[in-house]
Amino acid sequence: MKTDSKQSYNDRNPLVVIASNRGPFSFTRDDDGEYSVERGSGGLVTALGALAEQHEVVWVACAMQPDDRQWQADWQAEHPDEVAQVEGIYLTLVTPDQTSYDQYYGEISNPLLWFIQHQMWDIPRHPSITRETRQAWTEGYLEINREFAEAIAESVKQTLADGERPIIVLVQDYHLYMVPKYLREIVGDTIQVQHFLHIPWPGPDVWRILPKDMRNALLDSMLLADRLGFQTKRDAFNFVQTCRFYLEGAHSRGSRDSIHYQGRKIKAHAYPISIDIKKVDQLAQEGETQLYKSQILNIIGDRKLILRVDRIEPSKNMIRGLKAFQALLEDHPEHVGRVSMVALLVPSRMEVGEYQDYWRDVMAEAGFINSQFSDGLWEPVRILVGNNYPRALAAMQLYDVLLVNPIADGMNLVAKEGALLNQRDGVIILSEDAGAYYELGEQTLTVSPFDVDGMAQAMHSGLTMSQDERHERSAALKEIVRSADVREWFYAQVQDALTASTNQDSSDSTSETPVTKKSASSRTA
Ligand code: GDG
Repeated sequence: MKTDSKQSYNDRNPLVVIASNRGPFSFTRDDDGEYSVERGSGGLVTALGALAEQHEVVWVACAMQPDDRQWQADWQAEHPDEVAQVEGIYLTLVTPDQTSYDQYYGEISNPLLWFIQHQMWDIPRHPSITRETRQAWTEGYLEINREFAEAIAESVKQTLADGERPIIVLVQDYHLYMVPKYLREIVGDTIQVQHFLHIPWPGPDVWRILPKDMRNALLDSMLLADRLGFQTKRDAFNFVQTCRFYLEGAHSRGSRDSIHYQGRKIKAHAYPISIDIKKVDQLAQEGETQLYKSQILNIIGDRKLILRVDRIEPSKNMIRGLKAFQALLEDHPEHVGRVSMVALLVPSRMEVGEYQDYWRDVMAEAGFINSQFSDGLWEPVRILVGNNYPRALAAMQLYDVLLVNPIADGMNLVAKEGALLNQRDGVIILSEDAGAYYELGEQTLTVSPFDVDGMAQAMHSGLTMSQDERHERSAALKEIVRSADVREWFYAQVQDALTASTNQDSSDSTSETPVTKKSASSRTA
């Protein structure tokens, strides 16, 4: 694998910096000290690939495993003043010590912030903010966010040929709330900072769980960005309300999507994320995917298929989904033996106690339904566990009903992939608490994630809907998804930042001057 040093720079504008916990590449070192690189497959990585064709891109991420750390150390030892270039992208890995990383990731980001933002607490018992939590906050979360800011500033310095180009820093997600603050301390107002939240932003009430000092630190830092990006308008509105509620001196002046604070106006904008249409289409056609299609057809035979595809994650609401399926079979015996529920589940965070408990309960519920209804030939629920994206894409082509019922979800890309790929005019049952609801909701059967009975009824409606209606809905969903590729999501953000950086008096400007120009992004949720 070749990693190039800084090459001749041209005057392509702007310099775009992505900062995210997980990076686009992972490294493996062989016995001779040579590195091979593997590119991640997520939408963000793909979208970035497209972005990198047009702009110079620097990606700053955390080293995830020892070989990543070693790669960064080796590079730095040989090229102390240069940023490595991997497959056309400048890459810097932050290499915190393991204890800090565990505190930042395993004590603050995931158990605390993720749980708050997905409202997953069993409130009488959890969470408890302890001495250890505060220690993890200071020594882990703040520390690593500071390291990120330093790495961003350093990478920009090393990558930038001159000081004339706009610099846009796109900070990703809840791991990095404190980056805007630390970055401003180093570079001041010379760069555009946008922070995008992939996960939901709940209303003010939920944030009372976080102690005031932590809460205000997060909000203060986020408001040092020039713009906050959310999946939906609802998240943006909730953010504005949260700032108004908790921060002295924060006002919305009647706006639902901007906040005035300490002499600046900060925009909270919806940039609904999407999928890489071309790539998903292409993967769905590949031989491996077609083989899995046959495998799934073997499982379901001539029965109808209710499908779900999720990480094993309590916020995805699998247990209520199973209970709804059970209610369907009890209330509508005509479906017994004629429909199978297949759940494709990807292991995730299985080292966390709550996730293990949840998983045990999912399996128990599925076992109970199978023992109640199985007739020896037909097993009502099939749970297939594993990291197998081609199999997921195969199954999405075959569902009659796709169940997407999260308790809370920033967007939910399965709903979009399913809509794109399905070949049976399948119906999507969609939670009103998934971000995707704001784009797809009119053509799906909408449910409350708590309403087991409602979900059972929606399953029945989906299974018995007329062919015409199924076709109409399915065609409309395909069109909605096809109209917005993930590249546009990135471009809209870069465009808005560029507009703001070149028009200091634009609507997105951080100054308090009157609004004279309109934001460049066209799509909202
Ligand atoms: C965050 C937010 C937001 C399915 N099986 C496998 C597999 N998949 C794919 C799906 C889909 C993706 O993984 C999961 O999509 P999510 O939307 O749930 O995304 P997350 O990364 O979990 O989460 C979420 C998203 O960010 C984007 O902003 O939509 O709300 O929580 O594409 O088809 N992928 C792999 N193996 C599988 O077996 N690798």
